[in-house]
Amino acid sequence: ATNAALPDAPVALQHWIGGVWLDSADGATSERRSPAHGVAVSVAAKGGRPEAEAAIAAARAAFDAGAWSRSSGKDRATLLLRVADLIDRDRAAIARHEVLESGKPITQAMAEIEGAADLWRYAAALARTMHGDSHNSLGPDMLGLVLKEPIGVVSLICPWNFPFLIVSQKLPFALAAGCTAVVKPSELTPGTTVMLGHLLEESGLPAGVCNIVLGYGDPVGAVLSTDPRVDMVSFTGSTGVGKRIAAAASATLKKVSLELGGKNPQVVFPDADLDQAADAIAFGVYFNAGECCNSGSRIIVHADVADALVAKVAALSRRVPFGDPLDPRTQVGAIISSEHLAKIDGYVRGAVAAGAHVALGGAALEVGGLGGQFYQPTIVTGVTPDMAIAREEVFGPVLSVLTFRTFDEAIALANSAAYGLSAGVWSRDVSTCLDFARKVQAGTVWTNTWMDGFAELPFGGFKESGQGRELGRYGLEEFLEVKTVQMRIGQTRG
Ligand code: TXE
Repeated sequence: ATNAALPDAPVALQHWIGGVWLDSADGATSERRSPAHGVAVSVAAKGGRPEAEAAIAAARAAFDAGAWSRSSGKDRATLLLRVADLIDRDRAAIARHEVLESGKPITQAMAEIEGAADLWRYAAALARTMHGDSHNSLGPDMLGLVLKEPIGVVSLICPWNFPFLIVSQKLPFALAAGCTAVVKPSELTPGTTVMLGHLLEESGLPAGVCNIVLGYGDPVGAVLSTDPRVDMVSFTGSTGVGKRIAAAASATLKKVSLELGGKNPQVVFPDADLDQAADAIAFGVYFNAGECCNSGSRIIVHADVADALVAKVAALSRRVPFGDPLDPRTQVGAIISSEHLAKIDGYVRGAVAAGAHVALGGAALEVGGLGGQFYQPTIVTGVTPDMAIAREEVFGPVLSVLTFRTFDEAIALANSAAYGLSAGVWSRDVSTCLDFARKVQAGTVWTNTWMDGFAELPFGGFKESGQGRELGRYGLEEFLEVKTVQMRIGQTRG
């Protein structure tokens, strides 16, 4: 029945450069089909070097002109709040398009858009409270000022898994700081970022302060990471591309902020509330079909309770409603692309070949003639640390289960991945939780909870999960330069 809600024709998407909506100079476009329904939902201008360079030039000119970069925090906050209200106004349409391009369930898309609006409001608050320091104990005739200034032109390169949320973890913070920006959404999910551009235009943001270039990592992302007029690159995506961006940006020593992958352990001690843990584990691995850097995909459970926990998670997994993401009952939608589906399945096949056991799911799925690609909620038991499924990011609805006997063994297993984004601990003993939180290598440690996020709390990774932080005050600081002003005072009075 929900298929009736599919669009008759794909929506046309353009670049936004210097306040003007444009096709590519060579007329190139790329089509996006709904991963759940197979129908064309958008046809986006496909940018190249000329569009990327024009957008950078516009951002540079806008920054140097100062209408935004030297405006008051009050004025910037007023505009950011207006954008938040416009997002609220259009949230149903934005969420719907997010579903059509990404395949995620409509209720999760709505929550994503509402969460994003909250980030614009939080960034508005930061714009009015940002300040530096003063030092007046340096000696009788010395005064020191530490000023915070916007870093300049920033490139914001975004992925496809939470298109509207992730651009909102970067752009409002950059704008609050007084930066100007060039945004590149993923080639798979450009639509809602373009919708955001229209809202920014409606809000009265001066031309060139935010620019949007549509296209692929090569060439658009590469130009955004190398052009000398860019001062900073903020990227969310795969660790492999993150390393390439950091290398490309090093020629001009741009600041680089990276939110990369994860292989996040959830460690369950024998005294944990197993029902609560099972509930959070099922949510943590199937949310967004597992296409989530915070996916809690690696369960490390005490051997004494492993069977009981897996039975509870399997019971919940069998009941997870998956299918048409436009159906409000659906909780697991489609996989972003057929290539990605093959990659997910390859991890499961590889684990089985290496001796693991599929306790549930483990195959692609046809959903009621929808014509899209889906993967069953899957539990793989008997996983050992050397298997690829235990070390690499699967980015699908696939749970790996490992077991431990001692606390030290649990920590060693948790820390054995090259990643260090987030980790979870389940225990009724607060000292076990705190001991774990202090010893685990992860940017976020959830204790007896999983995946809740707050605008106030910084988010980012240890090790190969990235560098820098988003959200919280740290999310603003990323986009600020520090200037020290030393003044000799009083000597002109003679
Ligand atoms: O990401 P890419 P992909 C992980 C996840 C997934 C894997 C591959 O494991 O399976 O990455 O996904 C742009 N210079 N995550 O291939 O390629 C690209 O156009 C500059 C984790 O889709 O990293 C897009 O805008 N930019 C993750 C963005 O980078 C380049 C979210 C991300 O694409 C570029 C998504 C280049 N050379 C995937 N090449 C998370 N941290 O949540 C590509 N891009």
